[in-house]
Amino acid sequence: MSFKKDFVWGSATASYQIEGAAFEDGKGWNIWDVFTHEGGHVYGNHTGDVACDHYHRFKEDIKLMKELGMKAYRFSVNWARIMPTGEGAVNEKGIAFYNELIDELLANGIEPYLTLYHWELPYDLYKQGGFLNPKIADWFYDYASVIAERFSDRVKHFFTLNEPQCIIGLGYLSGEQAPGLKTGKKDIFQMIYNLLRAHGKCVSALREKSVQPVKIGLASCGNTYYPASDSPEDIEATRYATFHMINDSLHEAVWNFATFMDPIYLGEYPKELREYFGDVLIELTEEDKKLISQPLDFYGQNNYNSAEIKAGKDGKPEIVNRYDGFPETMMLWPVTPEGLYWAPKFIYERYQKPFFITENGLASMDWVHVDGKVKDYGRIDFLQRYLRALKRAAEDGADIAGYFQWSFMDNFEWALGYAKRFGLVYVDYETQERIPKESAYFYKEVMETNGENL
Ligand code: GBH
Repeated sequence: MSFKKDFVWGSATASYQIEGAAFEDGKGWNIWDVFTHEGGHVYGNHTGDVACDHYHRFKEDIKLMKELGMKAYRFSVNWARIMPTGEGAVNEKGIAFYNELIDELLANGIEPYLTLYHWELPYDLYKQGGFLNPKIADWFYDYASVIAERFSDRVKHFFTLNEPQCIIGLGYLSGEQAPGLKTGKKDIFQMIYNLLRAHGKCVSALREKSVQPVKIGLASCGNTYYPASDSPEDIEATRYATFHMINDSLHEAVWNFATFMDPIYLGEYPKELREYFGDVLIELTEEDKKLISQPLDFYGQNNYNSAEIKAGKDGKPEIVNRYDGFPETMMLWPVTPEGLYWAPKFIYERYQKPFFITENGLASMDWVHVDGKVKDYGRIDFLQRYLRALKRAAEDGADIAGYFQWSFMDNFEWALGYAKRFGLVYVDYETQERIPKESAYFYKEVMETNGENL
């Protein structure tokens, strides 16, 4: 056995990171437009004003996707392009852009997977409190209704949120990303509650307003782990760490993914959250639970790296410190393929839903070599190792439904601007020329052989 026959192979992007055309055709401002234009937050004060100019070049980009063998494409919709103030009036030019994008994908045999929220909160909603305002759930419901009404005749797969952990952890706890705040625990727990309800309302809208049955999930991130050895003790400690807070910090509350995924897939907050943060946790009413844990069709996990765990005293999980010189990428993230075996295995065990890797990849040291090629052999090795691990998880019985490589092309890497290159396709930002890297040809072969070449 190997990957299943109808395994979904593709790559992913997000709107702000590639589209550009930040102030064209009636698009409203979002928190990233404001964050980048304020200055002082992003490497080199880079902005997404132009990015990969995908808004104007999407046909060329989709042609390249087809040539490179993509079967599926995960992209996100920029809320303020569709609804400039986030609520009320719909901007038909924004709708037209996504209509053309979707049509072009389908005409090229590429299945669209649409993410509704990949961090582009309309600025007008932010001014009304954004995620701190309980109304976010209704705003998201209305936006999701428009998405369903306009696109569900052709789009059958939807992700509600991209990485709720990052929305809060990077936007409001560390402040590294828009809107760049450092709020206290009371606000953090208000936002966790509001975001869970917003996800639920989004699912309701998609189910109620779609013109055909659609499949829904979300893309989570959060801390994942692998065991230091094959001993039952280390494995058990790793499984425990994956779904339980291993310390009582606010950081751990946000990044342990059971905080969001347990309410969504199991209908309850994990119990440590109440133990450690009972003073600020907003309890879920029966109605909330029903809304938040409406059955989903699949589970999506973004994974770049994991930490190693061994069983300490009484079997308690302990993180193993890495030795100096441990392999790492240009983000200084460790190379830990084992995570792509253990995380899917544990997550599938717990939530029992078809499992997608919705993002995986690396920033590597890519440039155009003298012969015109981008020889990113590190990326080939990385993909080979991570995909072998994922294949092993599939062979061991987890229902692995698909894999989206991050990212189709180099793009605006949030607070790091254009300094880091995650793409299979190299982008020359001066000329907007696209050059498929060597890894793109390797990945093409992976998709063509359904992973037999790994
Ligand atoms: C993804 O997020 C994004 O979805 C994508 O847009 C982005 O371009 C891509 O990754 C590459 O960065 O415990 O405080 O050290 C990345 C998510 C960022 C999640 C780092 C975990 C560590 C948090 N990851 N983070 S911390």
